Amino acid sequence: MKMTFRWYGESNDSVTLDQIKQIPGVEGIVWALHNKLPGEVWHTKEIAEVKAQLDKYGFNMDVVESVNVHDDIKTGAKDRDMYIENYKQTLRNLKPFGVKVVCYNFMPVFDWTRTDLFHPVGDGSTALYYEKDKIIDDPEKMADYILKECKGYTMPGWEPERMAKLKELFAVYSGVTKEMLWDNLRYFLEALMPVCNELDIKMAIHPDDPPWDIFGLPRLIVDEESVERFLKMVDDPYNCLTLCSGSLGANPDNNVADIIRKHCDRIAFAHVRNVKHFENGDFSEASHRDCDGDTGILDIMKAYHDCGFDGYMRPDHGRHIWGEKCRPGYGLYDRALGIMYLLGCWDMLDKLSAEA
Ligand SMILES: [Mn+2]
Repeated sequence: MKMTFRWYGESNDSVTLDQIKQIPGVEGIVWALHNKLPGEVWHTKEIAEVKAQLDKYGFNMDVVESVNVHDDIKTGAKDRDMYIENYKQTLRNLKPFGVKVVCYNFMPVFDWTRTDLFHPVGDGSTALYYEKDKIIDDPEKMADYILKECKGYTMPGWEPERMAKLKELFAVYSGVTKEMLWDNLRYFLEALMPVCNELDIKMAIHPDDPPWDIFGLPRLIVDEESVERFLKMVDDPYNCLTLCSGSLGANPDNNVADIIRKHCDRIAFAHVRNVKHFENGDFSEASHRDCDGDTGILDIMKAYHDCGFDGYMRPDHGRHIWGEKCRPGYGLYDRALGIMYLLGCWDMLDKLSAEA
């Protein structure tokens, strides 16, 4: 297992590379060109700038999160082939920098959705929270609410410029059924796989978050059955998963450790995050410690270890602790604590298996 840490880039993140360097065990930075719009080609010169920043600290840049997929690809619009060619070109441009895994998602309109970004946990810290009753069926009202509650921060996919075009976006997706979305995903991946094989770059889809349909929009990667369908649909070793325990774990029926044991060979990138469920269907993000949530972090780490997982891992969202001002879910402190917990589990599992 190779431990990584997500970083939003210089002058775009409250966390510095200098700070990340002091967290034990971090080998690589999960990065992206965050100024790029979906569909744009990432140019060599721009990638080289990030490479120079990471080189100073000896971090690899093996994992990109994310190269976002243009809506025309998701909806199967007439320009999709052009955007797929752009995507291929981005992959070709990433190759010389050692990139091995590209994370992406195929969620329509919105990325992950929460109703409260700074919900009190009860110990003075706050965390991302999903309150079912606050999900308003009218997505425009929901967007207004989210933008007001977010204290100037935005969730990915909820950028104000994008929200301004919400009506248009919903119109574009209105005729796209779940089966059409599956077909469009297959079309995209079948086009990319020859290039991925040639370049030795794995495409790693992130599950939908939360893992159920919202605002009448279909969501694809939500449980074990859909993960299996996805992997069989394009049965290629370069068609892989970013297995996010927090996203899948938001549904109490999902057993994340089981999914890992079944599909470990196709997991390129592991997001480890803990979620606490409430009986009414609400959920809160929690510390990475097993007993603070219901995701089964110990079972998950054991499953990866038993399978000999040698892919990339990162702690996922953290809480906001010690008064840190940071991007929601992406502060330094709680994610650093998360890494120490995950590495603590891993080191002990290594020791026990060496002694066995
Ligand atoms: Mn995740």
